[in-house]
Amino acid sequence: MKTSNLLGLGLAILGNGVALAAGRPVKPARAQRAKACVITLQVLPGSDGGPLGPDGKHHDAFVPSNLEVPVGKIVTVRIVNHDMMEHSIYQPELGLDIVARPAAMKPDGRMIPITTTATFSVKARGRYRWYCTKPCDDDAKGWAMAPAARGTRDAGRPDKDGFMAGEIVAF
Ligand SMILES: [Cu+2]
Repeated sequence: MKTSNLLGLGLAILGNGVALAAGRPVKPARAQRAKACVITLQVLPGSDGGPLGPDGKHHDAFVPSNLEVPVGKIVTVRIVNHDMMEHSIYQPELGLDIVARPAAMKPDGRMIPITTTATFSVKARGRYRWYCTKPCDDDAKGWAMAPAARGTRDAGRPDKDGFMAGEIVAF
């Protein structure tokens, strides 16, 4: 399990602190209490359930690949990896480099998905693009990992949203 950096904890854990004014208890004005925010993603290998690409082949993919997270909340992301290889969610602006451990194989040859859990929080609204840094999608010659062309938004980085790239949308 890898836990990414906790970022910008704009989260005041106020507990039961109650200020006293003129002898009467005064509640904190904005006691923001974190509500559990859990997002579950599956990693599917192209050879077994991965989505179909525009090239007519199945590819390794995070499903879904877009995450919506509330600003300032602690988000727990659970990545259930059904692939025998590791994959990652890399987003340097948010300090994220979550490596999803590979699935395991039972002695009888059956695959056991392995779940990696990480927590993070996002300080500012916005759309943060992520991609996988682990060479993958081998069955399709690495299509999902191919770097985007120069002069494009994601130049030099994988940009196959819905496969090995996507967006973290903080609202
Ligand atoms: Cu990958």
